[in-house]
Amino acid sequence: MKEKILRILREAEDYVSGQELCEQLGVSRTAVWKVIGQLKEEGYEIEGVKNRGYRISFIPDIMTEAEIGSRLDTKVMGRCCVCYEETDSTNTRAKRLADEGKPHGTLVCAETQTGGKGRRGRAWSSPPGESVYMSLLLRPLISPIHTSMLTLVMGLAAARACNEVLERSLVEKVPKVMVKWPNDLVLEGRKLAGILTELSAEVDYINHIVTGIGINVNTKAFPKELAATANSMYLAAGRPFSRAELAACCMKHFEACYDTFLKTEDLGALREEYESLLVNKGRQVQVLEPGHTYTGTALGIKKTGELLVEREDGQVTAVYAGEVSVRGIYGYV
Ligand code: BT5
Repeated sequence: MKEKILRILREAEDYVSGQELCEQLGVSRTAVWKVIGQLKEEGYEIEGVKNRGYRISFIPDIMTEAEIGSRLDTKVMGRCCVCYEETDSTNTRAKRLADEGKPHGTLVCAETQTGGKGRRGRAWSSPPGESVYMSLLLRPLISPIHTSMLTLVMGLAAARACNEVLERSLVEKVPKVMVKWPNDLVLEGRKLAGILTELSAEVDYINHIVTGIGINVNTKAFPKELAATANSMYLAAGRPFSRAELAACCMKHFEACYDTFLKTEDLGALREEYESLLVNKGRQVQVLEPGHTYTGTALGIKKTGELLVEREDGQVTAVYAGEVSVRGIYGYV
């Protein structure tokens, strides 16, 4: 009910009478009044005026089930949502929740992570209250070998969402958010987001997949070791953004991209858009495979998700999106 009240008040242009809220929600006035009280405690400013009703005048930037839920317009993705003030890693949490039986599409968010993870044991900087740290639990009936494509599906969906939110803000001169194969989003040549997809499977059967993303939203300053390579939406646009709005927008685009992916279990129908946002396309890249490094020009992706790299001798290699990193010859991009 909380999320419904939030949605009604946020979308209303004027005061909404208590009577109207009761009728729309089918609950008593006392019940509405109680929820309004809870919302105020969470930091919302809601004016209550006799004979006119309620009007919301301030929405705090918080990642709660109600705030995210009030902005969701999906059928499945994020419909079950679990939010934590603090957790070790939303990916680890999502895996635990999977074992407890949480459904396909469950979204797990946190205000901060004490053990945010990147790939291969690397850490993800996750200070409280400024960014999005979220993981999506999926239980797809696809072959385990197709899992790594979901990182690219999430990358495309999140890039769409960041660009939509940036465009909506009407800030001029912010360049587009791009994807850096296989698991980064890039803004102004620096890392805006990272994706970590983890699989629990038998040889031919997926128990579940968790795809987690960290997006730097309202970060004003990064730790010294990241300052040169990381970026945030705030630093690029000079204004803060609602993290819940961005998370809900990611869910909308993920649901659409995921449905498209499932039809063929490949990226055939998403490839063109993915390549239009691919920051490495046409550039010299260095492919860092465990124990082996080479350079070439990134041409695009295969519909099965591999990056096509043309080596200096003209030979084209399909790089599998497993444990590989790709860098520009002269730096991160
Ligand atoms: C990634 O790994 O980029 C995947 C990051 C996934 C994080 C999300 S947050 C929600 C969910 N829960 C988790 O525990 N994880 C996921 P990788 O490609 O290995 O990049 C890691 C590297 O990025 C680090 O070694 C740093 O150099 C850099 N880095 C760390 N934190 C960063 C940040 N906030 N912004 C930009 N770069 C960062």
